[in-house]
Amino acid sequence: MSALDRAAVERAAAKCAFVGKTFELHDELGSTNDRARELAQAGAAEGTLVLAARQHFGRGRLGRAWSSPEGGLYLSIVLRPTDEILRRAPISLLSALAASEALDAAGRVATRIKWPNDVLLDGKKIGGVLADLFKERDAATLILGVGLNVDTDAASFAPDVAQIATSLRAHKGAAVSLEETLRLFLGIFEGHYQSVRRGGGALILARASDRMATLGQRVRVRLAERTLEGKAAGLSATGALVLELDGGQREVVYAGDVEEVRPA
Ligand code: BT5
Repeated sequence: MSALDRAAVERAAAKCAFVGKTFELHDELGSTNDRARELAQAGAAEGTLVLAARQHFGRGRLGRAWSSPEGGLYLSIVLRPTDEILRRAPISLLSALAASEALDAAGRVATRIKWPNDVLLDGKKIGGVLADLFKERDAATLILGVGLNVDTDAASFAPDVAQIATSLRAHKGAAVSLEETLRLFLGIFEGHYQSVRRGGGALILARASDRMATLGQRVRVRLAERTLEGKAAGLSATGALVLELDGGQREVVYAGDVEEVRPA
């Protein structure tokens, strides 16, 4: 299995304007998001990148764990978005889109996005995004964490994850380059982020919507205090999920866990 070295990360970020210009590469870390947060608090520039070959306490959303064996890409990027950017497109959806596009190009596959932050292949999870937002002295810092199962041996996932996860390597039955996948992700992500900055959020949302696995399907959405069921009708102008409930009324969901409801 080919691990990344510093020269590979430099090559992968060479064409980027600000993402990955400064980076840390660790053999192992607790969580790249936690390390990136420390760097951000110490004043790290926007685009600072933290990578680890393995994580011991990789984090998902809502306190869940991210299985992080060797062969995956585990990275975090320090972002300092303006309120304007945060309003225009949810960065987790934009990042899931970039992750989906990068995996497709790296592995010649056709991944789908599961709103708001999952990337799926063959109905299994191949990538996830964790956006930690902090407000400090009126300025926002967003630590964007991305986990992609690239060259991961399926046998090395945590046991509870093995059934629901896949990797490019597992799907193709062949090794896949981490450097190439990283290069694709950083370039595509930076392009989408810049385009939202310039006001092109609608195009990004349209592209995300084209790849959404659940649009038009009946879904159940678990929110913090209640569960909704209805048809996933589309995305709002800011990337929220629009649900059509059984009574015909529409409900806009900003964050939650979506599962497809199959007809009995
Ligand atoms: C996510 O959470 O999908 C966000 C994952 C973000 C991970 C990156 S890695 C770099 C950075 N540093 C961190 O510490 N985290 C970020 P969520 O939607 O809550 O999904 C978590 C669920 O996905 C778990 O409960 C498992 O069911 C499943 N899962 C865990 N590890 C997985 C893996 N490697 N591949 C696929 N599914 C996994």
